[in-house]
Amino acid sequence: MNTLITVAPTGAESAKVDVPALPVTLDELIETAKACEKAGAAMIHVHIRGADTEPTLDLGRLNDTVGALRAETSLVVQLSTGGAVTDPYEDRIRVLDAEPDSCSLTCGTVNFGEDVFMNPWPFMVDLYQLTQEREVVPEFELFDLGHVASLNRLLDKFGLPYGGQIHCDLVMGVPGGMPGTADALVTAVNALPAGASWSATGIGRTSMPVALAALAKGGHLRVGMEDTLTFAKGQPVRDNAQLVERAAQLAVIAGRPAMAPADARTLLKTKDRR
Ligand code: KMH
Ligand code: ZN
Repeated sequence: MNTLITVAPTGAESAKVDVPALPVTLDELIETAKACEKAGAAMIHVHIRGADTEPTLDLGRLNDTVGALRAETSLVVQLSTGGAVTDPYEDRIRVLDAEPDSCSLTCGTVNFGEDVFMNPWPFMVDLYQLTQEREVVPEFELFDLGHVASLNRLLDKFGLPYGGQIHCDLVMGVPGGMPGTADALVTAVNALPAGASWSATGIGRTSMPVALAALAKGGHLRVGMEDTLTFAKGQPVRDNAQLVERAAQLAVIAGRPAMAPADARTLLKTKDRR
């Protein structure tokens, strides 16, 4: 199977003042999305910012963002329900009102640098059941091996996601989560539910080892400035497209070139909302 490349262009952690290339306005996001689609991305994982450039889960802005991405690109639109570590659960749940194709769903609480990214079981369950009701395909974000166990428990108790495809993303190398190593990746992948598709992303300097291990193990890739701000030692990332271009080159070398957005929709079994 060809490689699904997801771009995570913004995140909630970096400040525009520190990282001028970070897309924070809707215009910047759309420009980034178009460039990344051209470079080989098929899905976009979206965090948005307010007029003050700070992270927000404002529903009006989320609606505008989903609409603009659908109008200007063919990318599968995945909204983050993780938001920022300070976002309340009710705001994170309300993200589904913007009717994305997909949304992230993190399968457990994790230390997150100096902070804690809270995802207690009852929140996971509420969010999961809402994805089923609203026909949104969840991407299960797995920061730790325990999250894989929680995913299996979630599926045992509440059944398959909308569409029937279990799709996961291993988020590796977060200070507090599983390390971004080939060994950790293989262990996590071997614990995934049967038939699951998965991508992997390595934070910071773990980005390359994780990408190479993911390709070697038959997985997909997530890249972007949410996760990585340094292209190579001492070299800041130029923009998101630069990271997607490199991922697409690696995918070609691995013999599984980047898949088109239409193929990503088939793989993930998203509902056609366009
Ligand atoms: N910003 C992190 C606290 C997600 O998008 O679902 C959570 C995160 C995961 O980025
Ligand atoms: Zn995110």
